[in-house]
Amino acid sequence: MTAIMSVRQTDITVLAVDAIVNAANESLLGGGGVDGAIHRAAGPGLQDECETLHGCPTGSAKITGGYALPARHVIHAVGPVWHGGDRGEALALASAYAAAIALAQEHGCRTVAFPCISTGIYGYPKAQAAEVAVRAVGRALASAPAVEDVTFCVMDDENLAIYRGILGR
Ligand code: AR6
Repeated sequence: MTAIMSVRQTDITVLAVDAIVNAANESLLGGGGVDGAIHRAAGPGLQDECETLHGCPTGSAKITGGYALPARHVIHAVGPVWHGGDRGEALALASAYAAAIALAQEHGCRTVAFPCISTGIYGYPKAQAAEVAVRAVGRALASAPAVEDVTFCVMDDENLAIYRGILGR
């Protein structure tokens, strides 16, 4: 079966999917942006579980429960900080998306929603990040038959237009 990839403009914390992905940092101990929003909506149990994980290197991901969120799991993926593009940023970003899909597969997640990892505080140019995201997820889905539906969750109009352009929907 071919998984569906689509874009939605909404706050990711309201999505009742099997897993939402967090744009985390290597400490996994919380932060601003979507990370802060997810921790606020999930409640303190999420922070407690994150403290047991001992961080996560850039380009990888770890999974926790969703606590007070409507989502069953949170997959904490760590994207790269943008340094101009010649420090392996694209590979690291692709790897973070692929690692998140692999975890979703391992945990039987049928529906997964991603934020635009690295494009906020970490400064990755939005259009380039979206190209990497869609390509990496598309590839990773080939080895993730459990994952049927991937939502790219955007907050801003610019990302909405970019993803609509790439996905054609
Ligand atoms: N729902 C969906 N998307 C959101 C939400 C939300 N509630 N809030 C923000 N975004 P950012 P990064 C979008 O900065 O660049 C944290 O401190 C936002 O518009 O959250 O990967 C971490 O702990 C942007 O498009 O993540 C790290 O230290 C996208 O989410 C660092 O920031 C990502 O922006 C990670 O930076």
